[in-house]
Amino acid sequence: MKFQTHNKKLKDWVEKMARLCQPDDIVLINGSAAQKEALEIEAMASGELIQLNQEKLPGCFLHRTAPDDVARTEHLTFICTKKKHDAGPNNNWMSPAGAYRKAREIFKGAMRGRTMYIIPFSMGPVGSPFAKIGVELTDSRYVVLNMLVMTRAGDAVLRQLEKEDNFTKCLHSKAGLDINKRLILHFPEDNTIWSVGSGYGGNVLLGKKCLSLRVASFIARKERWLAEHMLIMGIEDPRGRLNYIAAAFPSACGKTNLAMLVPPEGLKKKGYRIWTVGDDIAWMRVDSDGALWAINPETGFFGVAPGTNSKTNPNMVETVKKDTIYTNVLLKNDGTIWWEGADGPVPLEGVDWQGRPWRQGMVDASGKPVCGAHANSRFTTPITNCPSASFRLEQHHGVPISAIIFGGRRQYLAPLVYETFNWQHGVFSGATMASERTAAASGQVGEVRRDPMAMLPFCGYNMGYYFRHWLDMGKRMVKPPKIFHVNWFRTDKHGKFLWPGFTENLRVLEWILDRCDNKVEAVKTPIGYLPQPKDIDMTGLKLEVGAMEKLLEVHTENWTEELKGIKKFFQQFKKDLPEELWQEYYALQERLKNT
Ligand code: GTP
Ligand code: SPV
Ligand code: MN
Repeated sequence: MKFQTHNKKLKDWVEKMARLCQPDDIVLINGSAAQKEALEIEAMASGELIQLNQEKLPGCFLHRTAPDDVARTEHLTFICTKKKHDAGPNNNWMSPAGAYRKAREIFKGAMRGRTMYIIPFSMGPVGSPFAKIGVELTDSRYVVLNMLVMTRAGDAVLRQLEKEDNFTKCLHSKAGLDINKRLILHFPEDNTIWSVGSGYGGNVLLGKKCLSLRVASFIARKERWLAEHMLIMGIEDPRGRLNYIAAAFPSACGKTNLAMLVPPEGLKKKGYRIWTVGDDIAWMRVDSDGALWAINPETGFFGVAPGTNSKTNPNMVETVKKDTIYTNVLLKNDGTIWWEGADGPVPLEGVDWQGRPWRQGMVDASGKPVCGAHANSRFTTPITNCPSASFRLEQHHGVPISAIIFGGRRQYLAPLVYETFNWQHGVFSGATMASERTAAASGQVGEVRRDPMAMLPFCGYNMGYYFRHWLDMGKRMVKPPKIFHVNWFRTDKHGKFLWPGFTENLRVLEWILDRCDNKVEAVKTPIGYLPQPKDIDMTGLKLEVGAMEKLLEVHTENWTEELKGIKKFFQQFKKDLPEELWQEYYALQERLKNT
């Protein structure tokens, strides 16, 4: 096919990349239902997709990745700025020239025998002041079909591109799916992303982490807005008042679950309603009213499957019943799917995520249970399927944010919730976030690592500058959102979660919103304001005796110990770490001494 566009920059770039990758054919993705269906049929023929039971799961498919290609590979992910310093100590760095050279060798002829798809996509409603356009070239039908769920893709975007010239150039090839020839490269100064050798979501759906966080965070600093790894949700109280919050938790730490929670039985106030705006990414700007407004640039969820069931996340269970692409889950004999922690009984047998026969209770050579689904197996599903989807998804100005919440998995340290003293202290609490590692990226699960604002793997530039940018943003707002910190993952001495989490988290959000409205007193501690136990509505929920007290404890010794880790982390940024954060550090140290 000849590719037609009046945008010369686009045309020249596509031709150049095609000369490099040498596809047999080039196909433009127009966003039509007919084209999507044709691609699904081809993907089934090629083995990229397995059609699931269409009576029980209409429009649903299963995909399996290579066994060594199941999560983001952070050690193969690079920020390629001219100066190494601009990538900062938080990123892997390669020089742009070196990175292009290295990747070009892998891309050379990589699409031979394949079709190159051109996907014009918009992050954010087409034409909105928030929106950014990208064009992804890929040789993977799986990528095309996922991008059609996750982004606004097709003709409308191409038409927009006739009006504006600027777009992120995204090149992806599966090449040989060889982990030794895998590179995820970002060239923020060229507005370019090159990804090769992978077929896993976060590495290849280039509109997601690569554009909407790494490249967008770089652009956002210049244009004075924020690109964040945050969910956005609306909480409508029983009197009909609707407040929006944005929350940053590291990968696989509960954003998706919180974003669509169903209010628990028994709260004193009945009739809360949750409106899901987004589950992973928030783009936020100061609008003309001096408040912070946010959009979710995506149109779908790429969510963690294991643990999703009608108790933990009933809205998601409803969402993934149709039009969903499942990746690396167990295939049952009836053509439906299953994962560890799904509804219903554990199946007797099936085909595991690697395509091998699987039986209930199976163990490996060392006696460890063999999982049917991979721990980072996921589903790709449209946000409009979600029963709690916000009615404001298409609004060009997004939603106003009342509170920002940071959180992570901390077994011992952080209490259930605390409020920071002010914006600067809030930025400190975000900058010093830490969490135990999960399966969302390759590495040692359970190890504690610092993950500021849940952006460690996603900030496309030096995090020292990033903290400065956050501090500056606060000064530009008339009434900045209050900043809170939560931890759903504190455990007792037997390792059992003290807090039931999920639906019950609304009880904590209630306190947060009451604090925003100045409706409730709090206890001042060295780390921030904590709730009095009586101020968290516990009607209808019984915790073990003393559990709430344990959840709200602030251990001076543990926090003093924590300061050491924070200091080490901060020191890496040398002169780039804003002085204000050292001030917060010493102020916290003083407060801890004086208790
Ligand atoms: P990414 O998509 O990787 O960015 O993850 P996420 O932050 O959206 O995490 P998600 O909501 O998918 O949750 C990940 C895991 O945390 C799942 O296994 C959940 O069951 C578990 N989880 C979520 N919320 C809670 C909670 O409140 N308490 C506990 N104990 N576990 C939770
Ligand atoms: C995450 O790891 O934070 C995800 C999944 O949301 S991925 O798209 O793979 O990054
Ligand atoms: Mn994420």
